[in-house]
Amino acid sequence: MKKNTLFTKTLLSLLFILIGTLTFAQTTVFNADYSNGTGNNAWISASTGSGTGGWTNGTTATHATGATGNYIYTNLYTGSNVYNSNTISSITSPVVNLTNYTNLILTFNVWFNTEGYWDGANVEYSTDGGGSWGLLGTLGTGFYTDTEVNSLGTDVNGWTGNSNGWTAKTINLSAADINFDNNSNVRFRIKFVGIGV
Ligand SMILES: [Ca+2]
Repeated sequence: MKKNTLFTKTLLSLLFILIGTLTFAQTTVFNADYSNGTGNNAWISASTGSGTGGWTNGTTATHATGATGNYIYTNLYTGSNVYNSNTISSITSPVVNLTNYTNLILTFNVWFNTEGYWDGANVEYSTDGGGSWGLLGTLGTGFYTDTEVNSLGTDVNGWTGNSNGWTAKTINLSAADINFDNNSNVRFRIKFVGIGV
């Protein structure tokens, strides 16, 4: 039987930035740099399943190239690149107030290294403060790498396999035909699910 340690597995995220247009000027509405645990960085870590799937806020030597600043990474990562199997791990943003903002762009960096097809992650959104959630983005727009990550569900898009470094992701929220503009109650959630071995 294979063990987790046979795989190189890491999942990280970094620099969650929302840029909006207020009247004519472009401005940064929300910036999570994970430099501390307060304000925009007060993301809620949670897990369910057989493992303790929380997240660590900081940096690692392995991931120092290609981006700067702190990031959030799976709490089992110690240089041996292991994450929990049979565990759903998530980090959920604070409420983002987009009142008076339109033309919204979300950008962040992600580094993933998971058991291809079986384990992976995606980003969900809520426009009602966390009451209900939907999948943000699709493979078709270049946001994700696969049309299905088995652990996330049938035909659920996500990131799986190896990104081989930090990769920048950008999505036009206002073009996504979702009620983000002028919404005072937006949240985002990064969900990572590992299954099997
Ligand atoms: Ca697995």
